[in-house]
Amino acid sequence: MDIVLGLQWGDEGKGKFIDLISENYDIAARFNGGSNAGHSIERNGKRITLKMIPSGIFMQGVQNVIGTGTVLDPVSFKNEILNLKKFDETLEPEKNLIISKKAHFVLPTYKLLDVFMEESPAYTTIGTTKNGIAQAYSNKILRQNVRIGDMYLPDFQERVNHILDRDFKFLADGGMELPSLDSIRQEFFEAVEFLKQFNCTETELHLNKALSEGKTILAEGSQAALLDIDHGTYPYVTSSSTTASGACSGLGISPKKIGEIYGIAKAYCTRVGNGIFPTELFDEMGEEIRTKGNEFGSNTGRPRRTGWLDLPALRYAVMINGVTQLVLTKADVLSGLKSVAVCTHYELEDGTIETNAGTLPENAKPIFKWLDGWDADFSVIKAPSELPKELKDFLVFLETELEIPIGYLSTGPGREQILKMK
Ligand code: 2SA
Ligand code: MG
Repeated sequence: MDIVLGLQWGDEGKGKFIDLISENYDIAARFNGGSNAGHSIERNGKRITLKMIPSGIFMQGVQNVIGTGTVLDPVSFKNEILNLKKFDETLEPEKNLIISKKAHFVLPTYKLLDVFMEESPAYTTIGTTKNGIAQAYSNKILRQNVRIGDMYLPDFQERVNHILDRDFKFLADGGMELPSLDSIRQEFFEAVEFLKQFNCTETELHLNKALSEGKTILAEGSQAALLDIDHGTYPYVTSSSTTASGACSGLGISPKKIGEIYGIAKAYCTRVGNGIFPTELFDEMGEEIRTKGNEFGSNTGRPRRTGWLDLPALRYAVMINGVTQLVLTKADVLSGLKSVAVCTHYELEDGTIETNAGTLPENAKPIFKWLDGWDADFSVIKAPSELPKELKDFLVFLETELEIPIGYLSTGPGREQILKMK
């Protein structure tokens, strides 16, 4: 099993890379998160953002799996499948997509609770995607949730209605203006009926049998290392395990089966939502990167916070994931700058130097190294040898600092704009 992971705070360009390599695998599997993912993919010059559906869905020969570690919103899933069929009428996702019976449902009230908690002074505002992700995982951990396989059981409706009624009362007592409970109830159960046309099964057995038959699996991470519930910049994180170990727990596959671990990172940093961001830019450079890089959330459209590449954070992400090769994206966005900064280490208040950091101390002072900028028309670059010298120097610097090879370099948003570097 090979794994593709985000190494920063999401939006690194995972979708494009997975779309590129997934055709080489028998199975593409999502192991964490839910509709808070937004993996943008280009097909025949048109772009689509996949939220819940694995990026291998476009490949007829690839089977797609929504694994046990995910949380699935059936209303969002139904809309996504209908949009997918409109986007490409040849697709028959019910034929090459299976879903874990042990994945958890996102109930409609979880999204309302997400909004409520984000807006209520009683809770820390995280800056979530308002997809009810944390509420689904917290109900899972409380053992109070319903799972995909429960939809076949006679007491499913009763159990769902009990949760909806419970949450509605909590929200009403909290003074939230609520939609009609009957309408969201009806929409939910209609979407569950739609979901039943898919093969919902014990994906753990399916995946391990596939491995025993020599089939290949690409595990598709969503969000990223610094958003990991355990190892990210808590509390400003998502609610799932976004790291390589999360692929094993999320799919039910042993760590012994892991092969390549592709870490995706941008040549700069972005983050959506609140939380520490030591290299954040608040000036016109930050604005220039946001505009040139089209840094707006594919989920929520929110402008993303931008900053220089942060090596202490990236070293940490490479370490906890055991990344075997880096996929660097968006170096083209920095083209034309006279020089480019990289944070090589932090200087802490007591004067110590931090070179590998997951907690990203609040008052860490980023220390930057400035490298010569590059200027190229990336649309005509077809081989690593054609890259400008300054960018080649930049890549060598990163490989030396991170002690891992850069396996691929994305040179633009287009599906073909990616160079195999080794
Ligand atoms: P949530 O909604 O509870 O998961 O939000 C918790 C925090 O996690 C952040 N978050 C994200 N940040 C960037 N990108 C996200 N999704 C990517 C997208 C896709 C991807 O393009 O939409 O990279 O997989 C994402 N999802 C959650 C969120 O801003 C909160 O800070
Ligand atoms: Mg994205």
